[in-house]
Order: sequence, then structure tokens, then C-alpha cells
Amino acid sequence: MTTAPVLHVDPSRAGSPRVEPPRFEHHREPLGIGESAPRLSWTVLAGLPGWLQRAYEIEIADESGTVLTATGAVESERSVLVPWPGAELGSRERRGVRVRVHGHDGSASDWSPWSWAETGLLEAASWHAGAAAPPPELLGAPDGPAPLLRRDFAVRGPVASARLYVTAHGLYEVEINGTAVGDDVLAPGWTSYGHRLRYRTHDVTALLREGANAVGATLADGWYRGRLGFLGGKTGVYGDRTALVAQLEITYADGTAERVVTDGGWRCASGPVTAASLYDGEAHDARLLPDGWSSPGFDDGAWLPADVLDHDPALLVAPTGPPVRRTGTLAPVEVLTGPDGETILDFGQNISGRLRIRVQGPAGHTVSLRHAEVLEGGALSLRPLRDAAALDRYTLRGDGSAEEWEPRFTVHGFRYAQVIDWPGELEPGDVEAVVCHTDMRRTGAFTCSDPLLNRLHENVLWSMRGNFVDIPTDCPQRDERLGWTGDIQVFAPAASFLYDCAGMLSSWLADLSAEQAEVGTVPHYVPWIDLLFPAEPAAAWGDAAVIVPWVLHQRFGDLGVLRAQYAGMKAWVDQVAALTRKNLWDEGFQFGDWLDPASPPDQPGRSLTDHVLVATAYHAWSARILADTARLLGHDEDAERYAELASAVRAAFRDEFVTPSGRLACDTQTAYALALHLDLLEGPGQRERAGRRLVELVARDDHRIATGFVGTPLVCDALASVGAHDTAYRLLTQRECPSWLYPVTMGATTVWERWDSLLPDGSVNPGEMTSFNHYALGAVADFLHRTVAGLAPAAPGYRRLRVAPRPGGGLTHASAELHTPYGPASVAWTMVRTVAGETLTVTVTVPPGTVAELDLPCEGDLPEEVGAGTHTFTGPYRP
Ligand code: RAM
Repeated sequence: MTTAPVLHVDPSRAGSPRVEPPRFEHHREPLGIGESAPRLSWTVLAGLPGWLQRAYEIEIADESGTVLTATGAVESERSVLVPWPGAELGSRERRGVRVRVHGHDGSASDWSPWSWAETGLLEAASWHAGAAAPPPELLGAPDGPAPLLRRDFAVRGPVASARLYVTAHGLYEVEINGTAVGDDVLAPGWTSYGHRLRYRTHDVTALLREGANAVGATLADGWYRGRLGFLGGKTGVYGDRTALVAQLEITYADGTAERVVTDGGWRCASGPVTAASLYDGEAHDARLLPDGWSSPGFDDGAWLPADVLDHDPALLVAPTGPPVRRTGTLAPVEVLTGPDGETILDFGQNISGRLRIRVQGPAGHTVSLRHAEVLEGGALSLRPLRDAAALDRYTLRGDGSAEEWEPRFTVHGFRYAQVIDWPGELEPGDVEAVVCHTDMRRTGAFTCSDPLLNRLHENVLWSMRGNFVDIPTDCPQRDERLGWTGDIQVFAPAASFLYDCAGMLSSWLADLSAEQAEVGTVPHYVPWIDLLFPAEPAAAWGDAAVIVPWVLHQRFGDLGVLRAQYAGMKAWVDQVAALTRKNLWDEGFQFGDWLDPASPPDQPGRSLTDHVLVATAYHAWSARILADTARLLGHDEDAERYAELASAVRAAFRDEFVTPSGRLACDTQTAYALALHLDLLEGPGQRERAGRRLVELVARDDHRIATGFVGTPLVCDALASVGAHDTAYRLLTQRECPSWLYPVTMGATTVWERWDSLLPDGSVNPGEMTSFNHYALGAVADFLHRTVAGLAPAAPGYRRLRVAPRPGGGLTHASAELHTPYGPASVAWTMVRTVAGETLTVTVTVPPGTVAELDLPCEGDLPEEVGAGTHTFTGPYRP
């Protein structure tokens, strides 16, 4: 039986299109932006089937509502990252923008609501603040006490508006008149401080009052001066003095303005935070908090004057993404007693964050909180933390009332916490876990009929939350938490689906370029710290310079990121080309297919797949992406040159590793995954043979995974590309170790670094690389989105969608939803099995302004493309 496709249009949504408030660049909160010509995007809500934009109009107004720019109708289908049509903005300028659209069908919208953006300080000359540094005697050794800084100031009349522009060498929290400014965590975040230091702009109008006012800050070492890195790490990476850079600008109702800046007039003293380390934790003695220190009238006569240090305002940059924030809280799911009678709280979920306690007890009593990701023998397993103590301590004020505390300058990766020396009975509600990470907008969701796959997806999501902590890190718990390039290179596609991470990753890429230019290659992690190993080129890691910008362009439609990264992309490919011999990258250090299941616990890089094969395959891939990028940017000569390079490397790969019939000299899942997915083979004959061999290899491994960081994101795609969906599903749904679902069966709530971070007997893997929160192997989530559910981009920014679900693995339904830059898209399929056969029903939602290519495995007279709207197709399943 064949059912003709039916078009459903929700009648309540029919009518003329509506435009949502426009967006500026990738900002969630466009206050203090750094772009003088911010690109604009808008989403159209249209109940009209097949709606496509024909033209847009933009109006830009100033604060008084005067329209400064009116584009009139611009014939264009663009609605994502449209060039700023107005005059370039200077510092502190506020503009409203609204948009109206016209459809090809003759429809027209009303004006959208106004959206407002305000620039920060765009040029160095706008900065008048010095770097106010507490005197050295208040600092102590790195990761020691966090001093306080303050000053009084007067507000001499009614205030129209006030802005605080603020950053620090170190971590800061600011208060005005006793109230915290903003809700950022770990501000200013971690950038390559020698090149770029982010500041934030806060609207503090409501915190000021006429007359006496005070501003205060707490300053911890953080990434600037605290210990960073593995194997003992390093302290003082960026300097040995922390400092606050703050500029408060007050605009009075009468139009006059005044500034309060960090200078030698600020006074400093030690405060309640007696130690603060990102790795080791924080110690807070509440008895040491000077009452009212950030309010006016406080006597700071005994405080020491701040030193004013040199700093370069040209390094100060506005954020391009959201800050780290508290994004949720978790109550303990169980209170456990450890083997020595210790009290351990289980929060049921591995997170990055910290605890908030409510405690009452005698003055001077100290409560300690120790964190771990897993238990071993019922006790906290601390070995995976390596050299990170993850221990917070709170000493009570003890004034008879309940005291609330949460550390402010540290973050831990944990699911369990041991509570040591709690005074009296620990009551439910006394301790909660606070989840902290970059506050990105959630955009993607996936679900299917297999609860284990759903939990795997949930674990990937939590590993993203656990590791997008201002920079994309490898792990949140041990003495590392570095921006490892290889990890985000493989995870970027999944990440770009789950959250809008374009702004955050663009910032990180700017640091990557800065470090690359300084150290002469793409370092292994960004920001780079010189530890024991030199910065040397390594395939799949260094290729992040090329692949991450490309992924952002594909997923967010951002050509600007390619433009910004182009020089670095080129420098990387050129550098590798110079390292190759006859186009094979066969010399020097490589991570290879890091941590494949065959690599011994103490040798994570001893994977089965030839490092030269991995490196050469990646070189071909990056050269090809670079050629495509050059073409998009109009660098035609480059486009030609890199296309030639890509095909020469591809040919060299085949000469060295591929037999004429399509077998590989290296007989591993990863080798075949690379060759197939990166299109390194010649003709259908080789592909078909290689595909068959990959299927054989997976079967030989009993359908267990045999790939590491490099092969894992590709193997299912490679299988699917040769039609071996069944094998891909068997890999995907395998539960025995090693597999994606093995950790799920072991109770994992995040993705592990190793396939067997926890061994089948419940003991922790004896290797050094044993994190329980590493997103790299979770890159497979992108396959769940694109192939299992069937929602993939077919043009940058999902301007075209590819809807090609491939049911299998016994699933009876799967769906994916995504807030694309054009609006919400979704694909949901269900399979009904009857004696007569299997019937597939697919429902597709296509955002206004886009078109979806359909490739559905069901019989019927199906269209090849559909336009905006919600469409349902039903027919006999034909795989
Ligand atoms: C480990 C990191 C990371 C990996 C490198 C090579 O230390 O955790 O995941 O990219 O090694």
C-alpha cells in the first residue's frame, strides 16, 4: 500500500509571517559587545507552507527612538548574520534594531519588536582604568588568599545610567554597596591572557544611590597566577601579581558624566577566602569577613593602598559568547556511609560545579567537602583526580544563625561529595550541588525508543555541560582542564547541535590563532602553557585550526569565522605540507588514534592504527577543507592550490596504504573509517571493498568498538556511507566492553575518557588517563542526530536541511529537534510492524526560509524537497 504524502499545516499558525526580535552576532545578551558593525539575524514564524523570504527591511534607531538607518526593501533571502546596514558604532553606543520581511508568496510581516544592543569600549583609548594590585604581602603563595579591594565614591545627583566595565588579572567578583554585580562565575574566564583579556560590561544603574557609594572586589589567582597543568603543573603562568581593572561610568540625568576607575586610591586587605585554587579547592573563614566592607562608610583606614601596575588596554576584548554561570542545582539522591563511617552524598549526576551548604555551629569550626566522580569500595575514588585536591573548607562565623556558603573561585568535577566534620545532624536540604558552565542556549534534543541510547545521549549532553567551562576542556576534575584541541576538533559537530556554542568557540579560536602565531604551530591545547612537552604539530589535534571553524560555518552559517581564522588555517596546512615527505606525514610526534581500546593503561598513545596513516588522512582532509574555504572567501588561487594539495595527499595515501582492490595496509576499524569517511579511496570498487572489510573487522571484534579519539567519531558514518547501517547499529547498541553503551550499563552519567574507565569488576582503570567526564568519545551523538533521527545540514546554517533517517537496531522511533539559525526544525519517525510488513511514518518540520532535501526509506510518491511547514509521510519501510 502506498500513501501519498500529506501536508499538515497547523491552522492556528496560518496567516502572515511574524519576525522575532533580531539577534546581534552570536550574543545572548548584547550589552557591551565588541563589534562596531554587528551582523544581524532573525527568525521568521510563518504558518504559510513553503514560506521563503524574498526581501527584508531593517531599521536602526538610537536611544531616543530616532531612526538612523532604514534600508528599505532589500531583495535578499538572507536572514542569518546579515551585514550591519548602519554607520559603524563607536564605544558605548546603543542601538535598537527591527526587521520586516516579505515572502516570495507576496506575504509581508509587521515590524519585529525592537532588539537593543550596546557597544562596550571598542578602542584602547576609552580605557582609563589602571591595574589595581593588592600589595604582595596580601597575596601569599599562588592559590593562596584572595584579597579584597575597595573604594568609596560619591554620586552627586540623579543617575540616568551607569556601566561597569571590568576585568582582572586573576578571578574577580565585584560588589557595589554590598550587592554582587552580575552573576558570572569564574570571571573573566580563561583566554590567552598575553594576547586577549576579556572584560564584561554590567548595567549597574540600579545599584547606585545619590550620595555615598562604595565598590569592592575579591581577587583570586585563578588561571592567571594559580597552578595550571599536569605533571606538577606551573604557577604564575601569566604573572605573579593579580590586579583588578574596573571602570565605572556614571551618566547623570543632567547629561554630565563621571568615572570611577581602578587606581592608587583603592584600598586592600585580606578577606575571608584564605586559599583558592581551581584544582585544589577553596578555604573560607567566615570570621574574617569585614562587615560592610563593600558598603559606604566602612572604615578602611587600616587597609593598604593598591599598587598601580602596567597593563595594556589594547589586549582588552569584549566577549563573543556568554559567561560561565550557575545553570542549575541538584539535591543529593542518596546519603551513603563509606567504609570508614564517612558521610558521602550522591548527587546522581556527574557535573562540573561546586556545593552550596547551609550550616549552623560553633565559631571557628571547620566543615570540609571533598569531591570525586566515582566510588571505589564505597569510598571516594581520588586517584583519577591526580594532583587536584578538590577539597573545600568552610570555617563558621558561629553567631547562632544558619550560614550559607558556596566557594566562588573554584570548580570541581564530581558526582559524590564527602562531608567531613559537619556539626550536628546533616539534614536534607543542607547541601546542594550547583552546576556551573558557560551559559549557552540549549538548541538540540534527541530521543529514541532505546532507553540506553537515550542515556548515552544524556551523558554526552552532561559531558558537554561539564567541559564547556569558558573554554572547551578535556575534563573538569583532575589537574588538567585544558583546551585540548583534538577533543573539541572531534566533538564540535555534536556540540554545535546541542547548544549554541558559536560565540564561545569563536573566542577560543581567536586564542588558538594568537597562540599559533606565537609558538609557531597549533599547540596541543589552547590557551597554551609551556609544561614538559614542547608545542609541536600533531595531527587531529592541530587540525582543530581548520576543522572547528569549518564546523561552525556549517552549523551556524558563519562565514565570518572562516574569514577570521583563514590565516591560521592556511598556516597549519602549509606547516604540515612542509613536514611531509612525498605528501606522507611520516615524521615527528603524533597522538595517533589516542586511547583506542588496545592501548595499555599506561600507554594511551599506543593504539593499533599507524600514526602515519592517521596523520596523512587528516592532512588530506584539512587541505580539502582549506580549498573549500578559500573558494568561499574568494581566494581563487589558494582554492586551486589547496585542492591540488588535497588530491596529491589523497594519492599519496592510496599509494602508501591502499591496495588496488581497496584493502588497507593497516587493518583496523579506524584506518577504514578514515579512508571511507574522508573519501580517500578511488572509485566505487575500492569503496565497496573497503566497506566490506570494515564490516568484517567490526564483526571480528564481536561488534565491539576498536577505535580511539580519531576513529570513534567516524566509524558509524563510514559504515553508513557504504550501506552497512546494520553493522553501525550493532556497534552502537553493543553493551559489552568496549562499547558506547558499556559505560551506560555501568551507571555512567557522563561520557568517559576511556572505554573502560571503570573496569567490568567495578574497579577504576589503573591508567593515568581515567577521567569520567571527557566528551571526545561522545562525538557519536552527531551520528544519532544526523543518521538515526535523520536531521543534518545540507547547506551552511541549515539553510537547506537533509532529512535522511536510517531506522535500525530494533528502534521503533527516533526524533531530533534543533533550533537552527532559521528557527525550529525537527524530524521524528516511528516504525509500526504488522504481519503485513513495516510502515514508516516520518514527520518533518522545516523552518521558514529553508528547504529540506528528503531521502526517506519508505515507498511512495515522495517529493525530493519540501519547504517550510510540518509534513508527514507514511509508507511501507524500504531500507
Ligand atoms: C589528555 C587529555 C586529552 C587528550 C590528550 C592527548 O591529557 O585529557 O583528552 O587530548 O591527553
